[in-house]
Amino acid sequence: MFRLVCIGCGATYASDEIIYRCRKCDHLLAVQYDLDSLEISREEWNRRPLRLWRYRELLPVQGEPVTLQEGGTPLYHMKRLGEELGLKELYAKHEGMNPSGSFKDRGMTVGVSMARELGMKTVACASTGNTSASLAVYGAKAGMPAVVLLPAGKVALGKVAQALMHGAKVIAIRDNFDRALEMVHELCVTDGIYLLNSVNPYRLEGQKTIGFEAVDQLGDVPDRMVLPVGNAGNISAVHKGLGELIELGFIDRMPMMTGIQAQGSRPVVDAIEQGLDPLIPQKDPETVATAIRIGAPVNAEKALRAIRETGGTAEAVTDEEILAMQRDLARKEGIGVEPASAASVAGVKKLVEAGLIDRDERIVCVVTGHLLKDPETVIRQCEPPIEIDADIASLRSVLH
Ligand code: AN7
Repeated sequence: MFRLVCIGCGATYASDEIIYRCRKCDHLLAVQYDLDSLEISREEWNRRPLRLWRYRELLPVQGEPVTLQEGGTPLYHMKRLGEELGLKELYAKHEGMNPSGSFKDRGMTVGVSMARELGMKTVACASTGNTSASLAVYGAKAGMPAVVLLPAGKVALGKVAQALMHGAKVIAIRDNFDRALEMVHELCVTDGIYLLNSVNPYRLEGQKTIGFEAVDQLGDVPDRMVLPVGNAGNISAVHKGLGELIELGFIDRMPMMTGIQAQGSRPVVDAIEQGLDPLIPQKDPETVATAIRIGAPVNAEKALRAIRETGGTAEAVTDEEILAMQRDLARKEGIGVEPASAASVAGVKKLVEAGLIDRDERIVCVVTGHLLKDPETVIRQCEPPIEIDADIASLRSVLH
């Protein structure tokens, strides 16, 4: 049993309405469950495999989901990097290990399942890349046509490759992500296409399971959860989900929700630093972390609330800091992530060095997408392979 509730005025809508914003006040909608009426037991959850659908009672899908077995991603204890920073308990939840290589799959297994249950025929999104890759994958699995709008020339190669190969209709617009989102939203509302950006309340239900899994894997609530922030959907989703676990009495406290942005794309950080609400959108965001090159995050209201209510914070890191951490994760921990994902750990480093994170904290960084998503940014940072003649003497000569 669930319904949609406006996060602004509290107006309610039936769960089968195709609606993304409140008709009265234009705020976003959130899924609200009647938690008292749900039969959920933690023991039962723990008997199921660690995957997203372990938590199905707290997800909106009624029938068989469209699934490729998402979730159950590894939680790595980063001993080396942690030691360097003086942190005993620094973890990375590697969301790049999902079917399409990013956390978006959690949103899409739920979102595309709901599209089917609601009788929608076509799905669409705007994307900085990963959402489009994931929608193409789940559209393929569901046998549903997918339309994706990308900012032309600003999407990492691996993500475009996925969207194309999995058969989405891929359209590149000559403007940025924020404009692409406005356009696809309008198209969906007028043409009866199902919108699967994070304005869709069902998509974020899937993403909240990152927090559930982190708690289950640690066996406790982390003191802090650190996420890269673009459209601010993921940090809002994790906060919402953990709030439900508190209401159910499964956990007794909330981690400090901490959002990291790129220096060239930092509207949420500015809002936190300056005490703004609503935030001021940034016109021309720019960063090497193209996944989070977003100036007008649609979920900002929820994200600001999550950060403020939990005593968390927001921080910005430069492109250099992001790329340095991408290399550190790869070389010191064996964790391969794309630049946006490295931002979360780079943010922790910066906050620790500024004395804003206590070294005793147990910290979970969500690393959101796989290294291979953006091979061009990898190649640019690395020396090319050493090419030699095919004889042992040449081989020795380059090794010694
Ligand atoms: C790797 O694909 O917005 O703050 O269109 O791909 O929930 O937006 C991607 C976002 C972090 C930010 N890390 O999450 C898209 C898109 C990676 C991402 C984010 C994204 P939100």
